[in-house]
Amino acid sequence: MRRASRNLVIATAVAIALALPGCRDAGDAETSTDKAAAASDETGGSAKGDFGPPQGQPVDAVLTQPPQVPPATGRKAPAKVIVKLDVIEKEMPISEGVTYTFWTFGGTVPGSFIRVRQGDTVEFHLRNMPESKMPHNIDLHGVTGPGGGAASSFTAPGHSSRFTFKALNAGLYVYHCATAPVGMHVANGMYGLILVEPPEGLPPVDREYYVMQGDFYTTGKYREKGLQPFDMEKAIEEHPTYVLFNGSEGALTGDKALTAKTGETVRLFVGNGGPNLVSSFHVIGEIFDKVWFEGGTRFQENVQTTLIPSGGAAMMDFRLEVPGSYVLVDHSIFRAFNKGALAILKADGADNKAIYSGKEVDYVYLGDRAQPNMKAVATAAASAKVGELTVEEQIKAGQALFAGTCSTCHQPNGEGLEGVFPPLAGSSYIKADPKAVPRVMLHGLQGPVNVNGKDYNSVMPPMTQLTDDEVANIATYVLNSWGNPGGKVTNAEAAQIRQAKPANASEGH
Ligand code: HEC
Ligand SMILES: [Cu+2]
Repeated sequence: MRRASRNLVIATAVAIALALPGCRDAGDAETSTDKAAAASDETGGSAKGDFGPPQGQPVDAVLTQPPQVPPATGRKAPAKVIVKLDVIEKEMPISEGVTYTFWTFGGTVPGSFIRVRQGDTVEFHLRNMPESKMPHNIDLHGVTGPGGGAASSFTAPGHSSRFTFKALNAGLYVYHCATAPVGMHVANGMYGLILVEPPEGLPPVDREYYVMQGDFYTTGKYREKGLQPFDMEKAIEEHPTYVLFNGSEGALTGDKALTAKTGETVRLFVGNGGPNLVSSFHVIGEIFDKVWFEGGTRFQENVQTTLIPSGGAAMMDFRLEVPGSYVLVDHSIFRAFNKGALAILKADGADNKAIYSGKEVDYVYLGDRAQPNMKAVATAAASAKVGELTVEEQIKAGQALFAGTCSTCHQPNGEGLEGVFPPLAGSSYIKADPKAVPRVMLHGLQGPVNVNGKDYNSVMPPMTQLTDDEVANIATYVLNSWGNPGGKVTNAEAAQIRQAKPANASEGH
C-alpha cells in the first residue's frame, strides 16, 4: 500500500519535472516526498520500543534446546516474562570419541533459545550450578544498559542472581558469558540467542530452526581422541581446531539432520558465538529468499551467502522445491570439510525434475557425514582407551571414515576408476606389501605404479590431516575388505610410519 502510493507520488513528481524542464520546485518535491516515505518506514528503535508497563499475569518463557525454537509469543501487549537459565559445566562429545568440558547456558551449546516480544519486561534469573568450578554471568545483546546484564548477573557456583530489563529493540540477539577471561568462557560454549519479536511478530513459516556457529580450540589436533583440554594459545592466535554448528561434529548430520518437506518454507535463526571467526554462512543448493541480515529489521532478498559476525546473528527464510540433502556450511570452506562446520537439512518429497533433473549430493559434499551416524568411530575410541580395541571395531570405524576420505577417488566399493585411480579392491600392490596402505595414506604416492596388471602414473596427495587412530582404522578396513590379505595396523605403527618419509612420497599439491 505505502509503497504503491509513494511510487505514484514519485511518478507524478517526475511527470511534472518532465513537463516543466528545469523547474526546481518539482525536483524538491520529489526529494522531500522520498524522505518522508523513508522516515515512516523506520521502526523508531528504542525510543518507540516502550509500549508501557507489563499487562496481565507474568509469563514463564518457553526455553528450547537447539535446534528447536520456542513458538511465537502470539501476544499483542507487553508482558512480564520470567526467564530461568542454569549455567552447567559438563563434559560432552565435540566429535566422535572426542570430549570437551563445555560451559553451557542450559546444558547445551549453544544455550537455550529465548523468545520475547518487543516491549516485554524480562525478569532474568541466572543460576550457577553448585558443581560448577567457575563464576559466570550473562551479557544479552538485546539489553539496553551497561554490560547488557553482565555486572548484575555475576554468579558464583551454587548461587543465583536476578535482574530485569525492558526489551526496547526488536531483533535477533546473541547472549554470552562475559566473565574474565571472556574469550575462554565464550570459547567453552557460553552463548546462545534471544529473539525479540517485533510487535506484529514475524511472518509465519512452516518450520523454524536454531543453529549457531562457534570456533573451538583444543590442545590435540582435529579429531584426536579422548578428553581434549582448551588451548589458550591457539585461541589467542585464532587458530581453531574445530569450527562447529551447535557445539559438536555431527550435531546436525545423519540421523540428527534438520528435516523439512518440499513445499514448506523454512526459517533459520543463525547465530555466531565466535569467539573469533566471522561466518560466511551458506546453504549448498538453496538460495535464501529473505535474509534479515545482522538480525535486524530489514530483509534482503535472493541471497547466496550471508556474513554473520562473531557476536552477531541473522534470520533467513527459504522455500524448499526439490527433495534431498541441503548442506549448511561456513563457506570459508576448509572449516566445513576439515574443521566440522557442516550440517544437513533433509527435505523429503516427490522429485521435481522440471526444477532440478540431477541427483542427490554425494560424498564430495557430505564426506564421512553421509553416514547415518559415526557411532563406530566413538565405539572404537572407547575400546582403544581401555586397551581392548578389536579388529572388528577397527574395521567398522575405518569403514565409516573411508566414505568421503578415500571413496571420492577410489570409489565406495574400492574398485577405482580405470586409468585414473587404481583399485584398492584385490589390489596386487597391497598384496605385495600390506604396510603400503598406511604408508601411502600418510605420505601420498607418485610416479608409475602397476596395480592388477594396469599402469597408473599419477599423484595421490598425502592425507596428513588424519590422526594416527584414523590411519590405523582406515588401513585395517582396507586390508580386510574386497579380497585384500587382511591384517591389522595399530596406532603406534601409524605414528611410526608418519615419521619415516619414503622415496616415492608425494608433496601433495
Ligand atoms: C585425490 C584422489 C585420491 C584419494 C582421496 C585417495 N587416493 Fe589413494 N591413490 C590415488 C592415486 C592417483 C593413486 C596412484 C598414485 C600413482 O599413480 O603413483 C593412489 C594409490 C593408492 C594406493 C596404492 C595403489 C593401490 O591401488 O593399491 C593405495 C593403497 C591407496 N591409494 C590408498 C588410499 C586410501 C586408503 C585413501 C583414503 C585415506 C586414499 N588412497 C585416498 C588417489 C587418491
Ligand atoms: Cu562463563
